[in-house]
Amino acid sequence: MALDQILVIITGLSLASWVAWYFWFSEKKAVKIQTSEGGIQEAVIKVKGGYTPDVLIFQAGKPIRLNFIREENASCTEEVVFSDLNKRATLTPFKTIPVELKIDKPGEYGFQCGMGMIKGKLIIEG
Ligand SMILES: [Cu+2]
Repeated sequence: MALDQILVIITGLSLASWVAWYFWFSEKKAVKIQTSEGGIQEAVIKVKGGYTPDVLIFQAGKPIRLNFIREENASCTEEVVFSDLNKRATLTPFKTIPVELKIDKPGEYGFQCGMGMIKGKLIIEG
């Protein structure tokens, strides 16, 4: 095998492991939401070209309030859709739009913009 072929393979492998590391690492950014004294699990999600945070961890069976604050006018993020939960909301720009949920079944529930271009995820722990 020629040296340049070996170099190509090494470059490819390190690129692949960087991509794997990147996705593994970004998955670690899940935010665990604490329950307030009133028994509600409340989180603020900033909407600007994406959801921040985009992975949130809650406990099953307790009320959840997601306060979406859409800091842009781009029509992409105008709607947020929870397809697994049959719920959607229109996000008025620069206003806090609460979305109330209660999920009894542990699992992962995705949410996304109306066109499905940007996504987030709720992880419900039992
Ligand atoms: Cu969109």
